[in-house]
Amino acid sequence: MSSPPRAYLLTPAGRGALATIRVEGSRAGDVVRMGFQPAQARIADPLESGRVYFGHWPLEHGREEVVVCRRDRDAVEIHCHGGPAAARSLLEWLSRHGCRIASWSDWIAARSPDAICVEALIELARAPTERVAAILLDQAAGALSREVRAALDALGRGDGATAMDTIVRLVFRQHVGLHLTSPFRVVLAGRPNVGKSSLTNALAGYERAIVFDQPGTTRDVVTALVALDGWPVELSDTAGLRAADGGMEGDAAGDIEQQGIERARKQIESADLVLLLCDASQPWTAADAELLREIPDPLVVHTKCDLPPSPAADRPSGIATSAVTRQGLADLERAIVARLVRDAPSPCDAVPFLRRHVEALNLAHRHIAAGRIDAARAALERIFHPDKSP
Ligand SMILES: Nc1nc2c(ncn2[C@@H]2O[C@H](COP(=O)(O)OP(=O)(O)OP(=O)(O)O)[C@@H](O)[C@H]2O)c(=O)[nH]1
Ligand SMILES: [Mg+2]
Repeated sequence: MSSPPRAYLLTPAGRGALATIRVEGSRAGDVVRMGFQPAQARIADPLESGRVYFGHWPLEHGREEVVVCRRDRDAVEIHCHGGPAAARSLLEWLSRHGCRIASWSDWIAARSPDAICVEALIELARAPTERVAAILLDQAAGALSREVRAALDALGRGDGATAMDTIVRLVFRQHVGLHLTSPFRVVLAGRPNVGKSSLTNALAGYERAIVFDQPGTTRDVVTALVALDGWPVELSDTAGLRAADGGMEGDAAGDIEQQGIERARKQIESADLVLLLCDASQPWTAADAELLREIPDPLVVHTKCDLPPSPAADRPSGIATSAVTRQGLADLERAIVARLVRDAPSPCDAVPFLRRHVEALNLAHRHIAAGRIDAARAALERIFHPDKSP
């Protein structure tokens, strides 16, 4: 007996103009014929291959308008209204008529050569920028799989050195790869009132954070997702950093500000890059110098460069910006990208983009270094078959 047809909802959850359901299996056409009523009554076969038919599908809530198209012998696509209710009712109907309902990721998995390609296609659906999508598309087309196989082949020939080279090259690319699936995190830090929120807004292109002329305005961490040269970056605007006794008197507002400062410090610790903002229209202070010492490897940004500068011999070099005139913002964006992305992949380069890829590569590296070639091969094989127990 043939297996039951499978029905996949291929379009994402939420509202859209259309939803697409794909029915697959040797009995796909039979099931669709049971429900679909073509608008033109005299059609001999409403599922002639490659043609598109408009009609109705009687469902519990009423007749749903649909477009049906046979894609090949064992696959039919049904397009209905894009709201979740229409697709759900149609899937329920298909389930009642013998179809097995599966997800779009199952559909991808059924036609991809290995787990890496499946994962790349799933992440591709969430890609926030074209640049990210292009790199993921390369991985979906097999770039990472090819390199991992090359390392496996080298191990098969007893050539540990070549395998090691390949693995090291791949692991290095994690710095970019892991940020294809979660953004780089850039924190804007500095003393109160230096213009952190204003610069956040200027980089984001909209009024994300409150700007005010009194120090101590920002308390919580305010984030904004931006794309810099196609790289996804989460900006975190933070509370101005000052000593515990430097803020408002020991009242509730002062306590809240202190909590904000603690949050700012946590953000700084875990950031991919910290921008240390200093007000170029004000003297360079001991507090600025203290922050420069304290924050590891910050990118120094001088703010408010549209105002008359306050000369200071000991002011460190940095990027001059103005949130008002937008002077220096393009330079700042370039400098941020240069610090975050040290080696952008070329087209078709292999890039590990999930933590599990990197962990498996690191494990294989350790095994090769210790002469455990079989264990190294098993670690690499598991990249293709993550469900297999070690
Ligand atoms: N002229 C000029 N004024 C600016 C610029 N950036 C910020 N300001 C002003 O500086 C003041 C403080 O700006 P904010 O962006 O709120 O500063 P902040 O660092 O976020 O302040 P806190 O949240 O209190 O730490 C506001 O009055 C802004 O209008 C700039 O580039 N040029
Ligand atoms: Mg602020």
